[in-house]
Amino acid sequence: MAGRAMLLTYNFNVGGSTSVCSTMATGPPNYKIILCGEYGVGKSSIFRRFLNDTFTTDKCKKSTVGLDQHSRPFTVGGMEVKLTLWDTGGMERMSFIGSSYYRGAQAALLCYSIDNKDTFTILSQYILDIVMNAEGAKIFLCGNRSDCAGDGEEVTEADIENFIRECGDVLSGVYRISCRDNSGILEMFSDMAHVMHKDSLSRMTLRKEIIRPGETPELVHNKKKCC
Ligand SMILES: Nc1nc2c(ncn2[C@@H]2O[C@H](COP(=O)(O)OP(=O)(O)O)[C@@H](O)[C@H]2O)c(=O)[nH]1
Ligand SMILES: [Mg+2]
Repeated sequence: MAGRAMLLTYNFNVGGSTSVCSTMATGPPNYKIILCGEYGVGKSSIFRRFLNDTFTTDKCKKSTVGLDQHSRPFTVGGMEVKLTLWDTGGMERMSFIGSSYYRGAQAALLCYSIDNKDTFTILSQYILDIVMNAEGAKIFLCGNRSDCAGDGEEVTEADIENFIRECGDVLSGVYRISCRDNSGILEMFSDMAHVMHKDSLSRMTLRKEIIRPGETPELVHNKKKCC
């Protein structure tokens, strides 16, 4: 199992959220992803892989700006989109993550450490925070440190399946990665980009169907009322 890149396949709810991607008038769609989870699970390591494909064992490496964010282009079905990843900058350690962290997020990457069950069992609390503060954000589950599987109290496949069942339709993807081995990370972000972009396109299609050319949202609203 160690070092194996793995994209777990379950049936996920791809629709149902209410967020809309932030699209600059001239640029590609930009999807904000926030990293969530306990201190030490590897969020900053995921961020560093995303930022410049590096890995460090230095746990004390601090953020310089409190909040870190970085954007990278991804190609989805021949179209360029941008993913902007936000790291907490260690603020979860002081139990303080401001609302600006959550605001406008299209996705939350819920991280736990595969070899530490406590970091997994606490995730429902994080889901509540996400649902309360980042309305409509898609939630993805990410087990990090797959290279350590077997070293400690491991989160099992059965645990994950139970969690998915308990979460109902809340999860949009489940991944298993290793920042140290750099396994599964690019595949994870690429899959997230697909899910978010598909959701954004279906939302745009829906808007076109509801608001036809020449109609204003008010007219549509009135029309709905009288029918
Ligand atoms: N073996 C192993 N160690 C990791 C992995 N990812 C992160 N770490 C280590 O776990 C510690 C905490 O990681 P960090 O990214 O700071 O976690 P954060 O507090 O969630 O941001 C650091 O010492 C990392 O080097 C991994 O995939 N495998
Ligand atoms: Mg960190």
